[in-house]
Amino acid sequence: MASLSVADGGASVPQRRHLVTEVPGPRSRALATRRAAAVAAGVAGTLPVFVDRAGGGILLDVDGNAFVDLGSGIAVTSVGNAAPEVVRAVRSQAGRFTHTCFMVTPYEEYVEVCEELARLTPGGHDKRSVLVNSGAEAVENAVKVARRATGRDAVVVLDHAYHGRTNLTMAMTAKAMPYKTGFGPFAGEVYRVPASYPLRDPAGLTGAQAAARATAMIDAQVGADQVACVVVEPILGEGGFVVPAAGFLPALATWCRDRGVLLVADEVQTGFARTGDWFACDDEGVVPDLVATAKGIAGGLPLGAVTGRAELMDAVHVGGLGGTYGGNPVACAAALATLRTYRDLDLVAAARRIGALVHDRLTDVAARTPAVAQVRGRGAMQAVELVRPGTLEPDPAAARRVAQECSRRGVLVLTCGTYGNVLRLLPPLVISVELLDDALDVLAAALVEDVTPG
Ligand code: PLZ
Repeated sequence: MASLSVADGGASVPQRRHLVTEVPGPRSRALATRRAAAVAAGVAGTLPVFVDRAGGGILLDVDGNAFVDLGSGIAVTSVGNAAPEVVRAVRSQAGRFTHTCFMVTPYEEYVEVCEELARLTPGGHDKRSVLVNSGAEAVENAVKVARRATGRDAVVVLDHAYHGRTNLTMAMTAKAMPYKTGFGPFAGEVYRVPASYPLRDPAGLTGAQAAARATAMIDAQVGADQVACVVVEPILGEGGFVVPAAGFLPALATWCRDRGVLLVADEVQTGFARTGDWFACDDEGVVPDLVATAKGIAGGLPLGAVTGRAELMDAVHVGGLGGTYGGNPVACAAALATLRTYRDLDLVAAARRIGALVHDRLTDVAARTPAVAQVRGRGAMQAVELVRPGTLEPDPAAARRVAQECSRRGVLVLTCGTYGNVLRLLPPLVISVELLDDALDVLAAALVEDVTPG
């Protein structure tokens, strides 16, 4: 089987879409009944099949249905689900020790992950890292460091941003429903400015102009000298896979540097080969002061990090950063194996090949589908935004229907966007060409059948 990468991560699970029951099947439906009686209703679900096994680009459910996974657990299992190296490392580490608390008695794996982060994140400067358990926790800690290092309070975020579900990161997240509604009051000193959203910005607005629009608002409404940091997703993730116009991030970075404002890149979703670079900031050579990471760092084990300029990170007093589980040894072992896998299989190159293939296929479908307003993304982070044909009016119902039809045919596709009208593809980077092609056939058919008039 031809593969986009050197080898398939989860070769033990047959890499083939195959449905044996209706979706969801009887076993999943029985589990859904138990779920409803035990799990809080506030926890959402995309595809109501319960997973039994997963490998490479396939999710096998408890009824024996095999789905092509175009979500990677929301950009987490980029090295494939149950990637062999990761499984080996987790088994071996769990057999040695599962936890000590790094703040109590340290271990080498934590240090080695921080050494790797210093090498891999943008910029050749001296760096330090702290390890945490999630993306939200990474963003929170980046803000703590930025405030302590600058002595300033204000945090600037972008429209359409997603940064997490904790109190501070809810304040930083743009979308009210479902993330914020009813959960206030939110943390103070968080200010929102316009992002660069080429599809919805005035035609011809350049990246530099979009940055000037944002920074003029900061100057007028916050005051640059009050701002500790500007936090940006280099490509907006949950907000709709919005790629800013070229020049937006570099202009923002320059504005920050000239005013002693720290630039924090939230690379939680874009990081670790996903966009066809190690980090999305690399595309335009932007070097943030602090980088928040999680998701793709550890092949599915919970781990996050803040990596930044040594003098900023070390501005925090001893004991000011930490947590019981941050940098858990099993998660660190998984991260080291995951990072080895990115290198061994050259998954940065794989992400570029996947991106080209997906973009071509979606562009071809878009030409026949007036409801597709735009195909966009970078590397293996691609999306289509759906609207009512001939307008820019978002069509979230169409996105939901297409995603549902794909699930019914054995392909897991996620939606996103402030308006819920974006279908996003985040395939594992080890997916084979055949499997990806097959899944794109299903998606193309669902799109054309659903949203093409007549
Ligand atoms: N920053 C850019 O994408 C997580 C959220 C899913 P955690 N995105 C998926 C959901 O509905 O909860 C994310 C992100 C960016 C931060 C986060 C938060 O990461 O690991 O979910 O806390």
